[in-house]
Amino acid sequence: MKKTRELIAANLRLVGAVVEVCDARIPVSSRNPIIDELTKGKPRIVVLNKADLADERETGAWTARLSGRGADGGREGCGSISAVALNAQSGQGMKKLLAALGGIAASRVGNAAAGSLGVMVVGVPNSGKSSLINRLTGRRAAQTGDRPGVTKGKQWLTLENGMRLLDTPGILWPKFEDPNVGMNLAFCGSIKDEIMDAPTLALELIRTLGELYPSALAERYGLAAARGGEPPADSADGGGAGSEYGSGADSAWDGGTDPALALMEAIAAKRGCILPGKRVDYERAGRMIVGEFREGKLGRVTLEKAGQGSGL
Ligand SMILES: Nc1nc2c(ncn2[C@@H]2O[C@H](COP(=O)(O)OP(=O)(O)OP(=O)(O)O)[C@@H](O)[C@H]2O)c(=O)[nH]1
Ligand SMILES: [Mg+2]
Repeated sequence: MKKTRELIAANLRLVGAVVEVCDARIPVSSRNPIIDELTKGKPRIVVLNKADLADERETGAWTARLSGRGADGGREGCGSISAVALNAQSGQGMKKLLAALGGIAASRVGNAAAGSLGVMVVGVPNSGKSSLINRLTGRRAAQTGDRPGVTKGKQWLTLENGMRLLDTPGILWPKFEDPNVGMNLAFCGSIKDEIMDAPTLALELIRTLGELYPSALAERYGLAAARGGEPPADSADGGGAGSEYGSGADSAWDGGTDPALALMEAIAAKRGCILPGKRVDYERAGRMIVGEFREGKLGRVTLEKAGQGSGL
């Protein structure tokens, strides 16, 4: 991370704009405070990427809020910011991004040609920086992957119009003041999966979804609605807590009354994540639930709502 910080600082004078690629599902948690510090004074476009996975209404509210048209605008001291919702895979939203970049190019004194603009693309790991660059250049020039830490160093790429784009490795910050931030980044794959075990992550995700999208899991896995974190009503046929699927003597779980755990066990049973001796395979179930969330199979979800007071 120190190396990436230095890379951003050293190359800042070579660019006229910064594109900060965030995850539309977590517009607060995926905005790195270090990037504010490092890129102060540069015109910035905040991209809410992976908009195809996020709640459309929330993304609309967030883009308005981040662009300063909403209730409280962007964060203080950030210079000029505009926000664009994007799907870097399909290209939806790309026209707006190009228009915003064109606007920055045109506003530079005596330098109206979009082509002369240098643009640094920064953001948390796995947010889609390299995918965005590939989409803009129209070729797979930058390496991408469904895990954090794919881009290891800087890479300059040039568009047909001459605009120069700098791809950078994902950057995190040393300490999360709010533990929810770390959790949200882990849900969305911005933190290496080795750092948190899959069952714990899945359990936290089940709790979070239970609050925000109470029917998402029940619908996906064909369970009776588990509102407000209540245990699933069909645990008898779904294999919920207290069912024939015990936690197993070697399991770290103490089982019992946790409704999120009961729901996880019901999901595990539905999907056949069961070990010999009818023990729940928490590892496999946890990986599956988190994986399906990341792929959008649990529905379009935004974990941080624009209407709530937040750390912007
Ligand atoms: N659904 C969806 N997936 C996306 C989108 N943009 C990128 N991805 C996927 O997200 C994953 C990460 O994309 P990358 O472009 O490698 O992300 P990055 O920010 O360059 O990642 P690092 O270099 O590791 O920091 C890949 O699996 C992409 O296919 C998007 O808009 N929607
Ligand atoms: Mg990358």
